[in-house]
Amino acid sequence: MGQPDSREEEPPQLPPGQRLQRGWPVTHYGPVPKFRPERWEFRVFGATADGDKHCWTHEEFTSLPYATVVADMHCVTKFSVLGAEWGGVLTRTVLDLAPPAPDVTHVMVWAEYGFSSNMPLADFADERCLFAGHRDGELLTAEHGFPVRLIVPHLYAWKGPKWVRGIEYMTADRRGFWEERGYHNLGDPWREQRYSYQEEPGDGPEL
Ligand SMILES: Nc1nc2c(c(=O)[nH]1)N[C@H]1C(S)=C(S)[C@@H](COP(=O)(O)O)O[C@H]1N2
Ligand SMILES: [Mo]
Repeated sequence: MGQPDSREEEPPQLPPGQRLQRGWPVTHYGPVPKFRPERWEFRVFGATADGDKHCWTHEEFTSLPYATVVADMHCVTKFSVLGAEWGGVLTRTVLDLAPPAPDVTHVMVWAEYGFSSNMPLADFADERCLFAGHRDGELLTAEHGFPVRLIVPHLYAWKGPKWVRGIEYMTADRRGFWEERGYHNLGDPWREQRYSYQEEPGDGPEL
């Protein structure tokens, strides 16, 4: 007789309206970019504290301090993948090494092909937020975001771009790719902030 699966007995806590997804589906808009290490750089730009851009090559970025975070992934299309261990560079590390100017309120995370996602600086700076290159000890595959994807455990998964190429510090909010196309500006799964029509005054810039 096999051991009973404890996950079956005690269903893990899911945000409202989400269902548990086994395995790990691939979900994104557009093609999977080809990684070219010699052309890749991670850029920090916009309202930096010193007014300069900061750039890391792939080699430099992957030699930044490595951390792991266990986090769930909640897709706005209602499936959740639970309990992965993500490994990479904490957003806190990036904020320390290339700090924002004092009046920065929001961050735009930029990925290949112009994909982007915006969030308040406080969400980006969350201690569990990281630029992951690994999942469960293994390098990410191309379709899951190699070499770098952002993980924001407390927001819907579209707030975490795959194939990240940099961040922009902003002194006012601006909508990213999905936030301009019908998804909620804030995207908190526990408050079920799925669509922009649910936004309340102050939740985001006018559409
Ligand atoms: N660059 C990019 N990143 C993206 C997306 C995208 O369309 N483009 N989709 C997001 C959405 S909606 C989800 S649910 C997750 C899916 O990640 P996965 O394919 O590794 O499961 O990636 C997010 N990151
Ligand atoms: Mo998603």
